[in-house]
This record gives sequence, C-alpha cells and structure tokens, in this order.
Amino acid sequence: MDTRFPPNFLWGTATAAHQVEGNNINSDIWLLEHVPGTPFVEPSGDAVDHYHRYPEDIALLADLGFNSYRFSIEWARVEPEDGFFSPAAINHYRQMLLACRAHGLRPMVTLHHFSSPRWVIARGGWADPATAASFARYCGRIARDLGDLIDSICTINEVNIAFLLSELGLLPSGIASRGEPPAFVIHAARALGIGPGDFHCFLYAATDRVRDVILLAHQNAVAAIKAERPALPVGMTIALQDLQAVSGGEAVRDTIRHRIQDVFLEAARGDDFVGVQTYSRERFGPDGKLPPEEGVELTQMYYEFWPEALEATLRYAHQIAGVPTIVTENGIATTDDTRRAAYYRRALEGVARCLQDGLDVRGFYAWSAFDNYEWSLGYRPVFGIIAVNRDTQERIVKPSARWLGEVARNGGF
Ligand code: GCO
Repeated sequence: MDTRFPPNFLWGTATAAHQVEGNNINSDIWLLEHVPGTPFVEPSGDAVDHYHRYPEDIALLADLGFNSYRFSIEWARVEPEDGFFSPAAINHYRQMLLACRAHGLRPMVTLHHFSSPRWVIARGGWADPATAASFARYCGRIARDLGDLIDSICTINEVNIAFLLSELGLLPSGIASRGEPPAFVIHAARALGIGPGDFHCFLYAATDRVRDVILLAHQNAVAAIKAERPALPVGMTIALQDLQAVSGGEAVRDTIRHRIQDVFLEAARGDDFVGVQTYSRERFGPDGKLPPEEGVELTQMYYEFWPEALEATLRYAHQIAGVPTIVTENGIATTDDTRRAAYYRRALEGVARCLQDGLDVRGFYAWSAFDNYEWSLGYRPVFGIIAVNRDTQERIVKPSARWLGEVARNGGF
C-alpha cells in the first residue's frame, strides 16, 4: 500500500512533564506517590531528568528525523501558589521552546497532563468550578508569555481518563466505591488540610460534576488562549480505545462508549482539532467487558497488541467530533523493540488509509520519546523509543526510534 504522508504532516514524539522532568514536588501526584498506602508502586524521583537534560534530548529527537515535539508545561511549577506565576519557571519553558525552534521541531504544548498544583486540590480540586477559572488564568498567561513560540496547544490531556478508568474497573481500590475512602486519600487529604470527601484529583475523580468542571476548564482555557493568540490552534486530547462489540454486546458497548468517549468527542466539536490517543482495543459482550482474546499477544500493560485500533478510533473521532484530528499519542509498552517497530508500522498503515479516504489527520506523535514514569505502575512498563539508564541518565536509542525517525524524514515508508 501507499504510505506517503502529506508534506506538512507533523511527526513527533510525546512526553508529559511529571513523567520525565523529575522532582515535580509541588504537584498532587508527587504527594500521592509519598503518602502511606500509596497506589503508586514507586515514586517518580528524578524521572529522566528532562528538566535539565532537555537541550540534548531535543537535539537527539531532531537528529532522529522528527519535525515536531509534544511536551507538557507543568502548572505546579509555573504557578506553585494560587496567583503566583514563577518568572523562572516560565523562562525555563521559553528556553525549551527556543531549543525546539533552533532544531526545527515545531512545539506542541500540553497545559495539563494529569498532575495539578497541590493548592488546586486543597481548594476543591476538579469538583470545584473555580478550578476551571484558575486553569484558564494559567493558560492565558502561558499564551501571552510563550504563545509566540508555540505551534499548537492541547489544553488538557485525556479529559476522559478518570471516567475510562472508572467504567473499565481500573481505578485504585476504594476510590470508585462510595464506602470508606482508602488510606492514601485520607493521608493526602490530611496533608492538604481538607477532608477525604473533598479530595478530587484529576486522575481518580470520576463524577458527573468533575466531568462538567473539566469540560468547562477546557472551554475557558480555549477562550483565554484565543484572547491572547487568536490564530493559535487549540484542542484537547481524548483517550480512545477501539471499543468492539462481540456477539450481542452492542448495547453494553454503546452505553459505555457514550460515557467515556462520545460526551467528550461531542465537546470537541467547536475546536481547531482533537487529539486522539490510542493504545489498544477493548471487547464487550452482553455482560460487560471481556478479557483479552485467546491467542492475541499481550503488552506489558496487559493490553492486546492491536495496532489497528488507531485507524478505528481516528474514524470514530472524525465521525463524532467532525474536526481535524492529530494522533497525539500512540504506542506500546514492550521490552522487545522489534514488536514496537511492527506496531508502529501497522498503526501508521491505518493512518495512511484514513488519509486516503480524505480524513483530515494532521500528525502523529509516538508515545513516548523516552522510557519514563508510567504513573502508578512506576518505571517497569517501557513505552520509549529511547531507553534511559536512570543511574547515569544516559540515553540509548532503540532501533524503533531510527525506523520512525526515517519514516518522518521520508514522509512515509
Ligand atoms: C495516557 C497518558 C500517558 C501515559 C500513556 C501510556 O495516555 O494515559 O497520556 O501519560 O503514559 O498513555 O499509558
């Protein structure tokens, strides 16, 4: 098949501040990593020290052949206390953006990637509409101070993550039930001076009220960014699995799909683009979610090796949201890098088929540039096209990085 991509297609890798920078000590996630009973298997610590090593990292990504880089700006660093914007932190991100520009990488910036400042959670977190206003104020500030160097903005990464975890039964035990809060919530809430019932962090709070605050935060952020930089493309990203119905599972699948995908895709309708983030598929029968299909290879995340999911979710996103898409994350956790390259080849063939059918897909970002901190699962799952020895912080380029970089350089394969 013809896997030529348009000449202006964005080719990049993606990272998130908390997962790579290290020592994000003012964030809610850092707090959760360190409280008694934490659901995190290990703390993030120095991560891959991207906060200090971004100049070499950005140069390496450019050398490999990419033309863009998606990274996140950390709200907890930029605004460590309510209303105090750190000029030093903002300048740090300005230097990162300048490094991207100097190396020919068009920067796509995410303004919220799961972690929030501690003060936000102490004031009601994602259940409080005031958080939508605070978030928009921070986004407007970034647009004003850094927008001249940014190519496009993702306001919030995976607006639907908590709802997806909740519907698929993946929340840490105790969070989803209405019973006693788990120990880690009690301790985290105490550290913030609030009651456990008032602890609403982005990753784990999955109520209708939280959903409304998150979508309001996105809308307010778009308005605040556009007020500063009307021409800057803005969207949000959504975690989308290919949700398949098996032998009579359509009704169950459709109900779940409505709650975890449709309401968010519908909210993206007025945006400049929507970010599609896809890793695998999930199958549903009449009684709910089914286990992985027998005989299908599993990744380190216990997801099925199913690169065709990306084509399916891109088509679905176009159908429901009706705006241009960007693949803001796609990838696989495996220690066998030959499987990663195979996965990307098949996923990209799916993207090419979408383009041939006239879908407006604008770019592809591999998750992730580096092996990094996979949230509660720690450092075990490796998603990177570049390995990192975290004792020495040495970067080791994997063959999949060379392959993907060549595809980017050649605009196809
Ligand atoms: C997400 C996040 C990333 C994850 C990745 C792999 O999609 O959940 O954006 O932070 O690391 O998805 O699970």
